[in-house]
Amino acid sequence: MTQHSNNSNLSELALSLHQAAMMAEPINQISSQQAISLSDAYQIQQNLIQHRVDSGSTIIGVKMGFTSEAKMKQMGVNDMIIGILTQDMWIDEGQSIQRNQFIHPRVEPEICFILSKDIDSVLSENEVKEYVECICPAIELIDSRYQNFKFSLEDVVADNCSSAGFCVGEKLDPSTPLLDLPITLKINNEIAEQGNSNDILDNPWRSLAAATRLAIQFNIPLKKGYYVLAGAATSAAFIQPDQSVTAEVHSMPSLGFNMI
Ligand code: OOG
Ligand code: MG
Repeated sequence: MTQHSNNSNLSELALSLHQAAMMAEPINQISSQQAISLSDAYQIQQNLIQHRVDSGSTIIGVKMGFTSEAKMKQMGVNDMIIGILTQDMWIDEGQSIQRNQFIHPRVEPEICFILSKDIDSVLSENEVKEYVECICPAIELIDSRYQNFKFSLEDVVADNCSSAGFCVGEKLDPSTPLLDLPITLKINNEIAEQGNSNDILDNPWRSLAAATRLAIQFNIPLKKGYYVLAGAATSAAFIQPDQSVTAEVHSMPSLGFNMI
């Protein structure tokens, strides 16, 4: 019998995803057991984040997902998504992080915007430039809480878009050009993935504009000081203990961290 979603069911799903993340134990995809709508999925995401906030963390940004062909193809989905970044996901540059906190971690190179003002309306790719304090190269660490890193669009939204960690490099002027920048992800100093900033919706600023649209649609605040990850330009690469990851976004200073 198909189970239908109601509020208590959505809270249970959020709790099991939260526990999966905290214990680094994968769970079955929600979609293998019941159909949930996209708005249910964002409701689960909100409940999930509330668990992190209740445990003392704070919201420090958002991340866009599936803004590049490479990512959509790799994961078999075809729509943009938005997730929430909390303080406990922060990774310092050069930090060594423990593999056993994660299920099947992957890393991907990103571009990050830091907001200079709150945003509470849908903005165009030109308008949004007035709301950015700086631009930084970044690396996202994603870790699906589902078995085999497999999910539907609703599953991955409910799982806060696989958000697990992020590392932000040097803060650069918001006028830093963002078009046509070669992007490389290295594992142990060897090239793992290569892409171009134009792979992010043809122009990474479009991702920030899309973030304003999704944030309004799903009731996600965008506040001054928030980090906004624009989405990976390349596929994500698995990272194992004793490996280092480095991202190079053209002439921006490179950044990286280690897995132990
Ligand atoms: C979902 C997260 C997608 C991106 O940059 O496109 C994402 C996943 O791939 O597990 O972070
Ligand atoms: Mg990402």
